[in-house]
Amino acid sequence: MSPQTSNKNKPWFIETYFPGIRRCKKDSFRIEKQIFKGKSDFQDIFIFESLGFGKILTLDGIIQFSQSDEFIYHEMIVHVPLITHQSPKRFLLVGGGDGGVIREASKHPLKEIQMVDIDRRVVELAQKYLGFVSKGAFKDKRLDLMFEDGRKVISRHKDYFDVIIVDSTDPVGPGKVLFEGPFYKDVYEALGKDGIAIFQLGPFLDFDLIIKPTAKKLSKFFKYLNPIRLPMPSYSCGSEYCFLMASKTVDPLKISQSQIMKRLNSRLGKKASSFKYYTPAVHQASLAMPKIWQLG
Ligand code: AG3
Repeated sequence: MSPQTSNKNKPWFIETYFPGIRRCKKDSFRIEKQIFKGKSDFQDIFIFESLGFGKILTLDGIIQFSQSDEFIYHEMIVHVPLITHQSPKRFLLVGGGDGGVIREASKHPLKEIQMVDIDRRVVELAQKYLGFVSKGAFKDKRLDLMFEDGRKVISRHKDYFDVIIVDSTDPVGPGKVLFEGPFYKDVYEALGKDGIAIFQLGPFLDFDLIIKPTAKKLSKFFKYLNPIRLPMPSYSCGSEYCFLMASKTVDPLKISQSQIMKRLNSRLGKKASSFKYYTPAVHQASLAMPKIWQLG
């Protein structure tokens, strides 16, 4: 992982442009070793050992995570909504074939963990080459893993899930439909009365282009919408990265740090000591928005 290693002749991985956006900047990583390169029925999959960031997974040329920062992404997308909910029991993950979300969610006393990913190949390859992400979570007895279009699973459920996490790729290619109004309506209807959903979204650099319009679409259904801030050094952010949390009845800003701590202790006990990033203070801080990123 040392960035100091001599690397003069090593090739570069250059992240594909996010179509229409950020044409001004390219992020590149030295490829220390190619681990897997191929195509599934849905997308190009590339796994490599990088210099400085450890192993990296890319789908259709877009970085999904690196070994050095995946824990930030996965802890934040899971624990913020699950701790915000009063008593989450039924849980659904859309996407997230690498297993990082399942790894974190399985630390909670959930009754049902459903997961749907369109691409079986990502799940297989991640378990084979990136075992540090799922850490055996695919063996959890509560897990019901489906390989199909996430929209279908969502539309089969009404008033059912407590928390839904949408761990998609960027709003291009097969994941584009997961950023559209009809999908958001189905997510709202699949959630129970106090349901909470969280969507991976994009860098705050794209606030006007992605974050604000998405919040507008979601605000037709959900009472509370909160962007969540986190750093993702391996993404071509140029600034902090944003998840959007959508809640039916609970105002996430009204939960105190001591309440967060109480929930962590009573629900997760010792399992919370595995966290590397998430704490009650980080939870609260991730909800605090600079003036320019407030949804208004
Ligand atoms: N899914 C979000 C990937 C989007 C990153 N975008 C980018 N690099 N332009 C990550 C999956 C983690 N389980």
